Amino acid sequence: MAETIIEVQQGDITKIKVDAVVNAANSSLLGGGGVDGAIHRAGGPDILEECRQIRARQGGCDTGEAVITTGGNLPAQYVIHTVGAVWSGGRNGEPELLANCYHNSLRIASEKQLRSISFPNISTGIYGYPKPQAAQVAVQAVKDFLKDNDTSLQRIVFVCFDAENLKLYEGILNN
Ligand code: AR6
Repeated sequence: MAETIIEVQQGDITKIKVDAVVNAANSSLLGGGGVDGAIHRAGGPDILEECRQIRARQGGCDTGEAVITTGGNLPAQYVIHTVGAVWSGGRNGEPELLANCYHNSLRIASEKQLRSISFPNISTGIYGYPKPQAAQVAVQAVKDFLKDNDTSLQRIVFVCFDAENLKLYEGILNN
């Protein structure tokens, strides 16, 4: 299989044209602030409707797990909603749970035979995960997935909203 390219860019994930954008959701799947709010606002009500159907079937989404819906009005065809780890000191399984977010999102995208996906910096906003540690976990989780799995994905984009995250990801990826 062709090599998968890992990219980083600064911007608003709701504007990015990829097969799937990942949403940093919460376990209710009913929306919230931050990137979750931006995705639901830009993508429109079809996304929430599908989230409600998923809730009716499986009762929400656990930390580290992921589910997929339409992208509604977004340039992306799908949204993969994953629930990040709430930071509480770092010794409560946060790194493993955050890595699961990336792993499970990539697994779902691969099962759907998607070619491109973009990730926000999951957990580094309202959930309070320190940005340097979150960036390390994110890049390592993506690399581990690519090492261990065949995937349809050709492009994986880290979309950083702020300059601090951009710098962190560039530093890690260029090493
Ligand atoms: N595009 C890309 N990244 C963004 C955007 C955007 N439009 N808006 C914010 N970010 P957060 P969390 C960045 O708080 O920490 C919600 O209420 C932001 O700068 O969105 O995982 C959910 O419903 C930060 O780097 O998500 C949950 O309750 C990153 O996205 C809770 O927040 C993640 O920040 C999840 O908290």
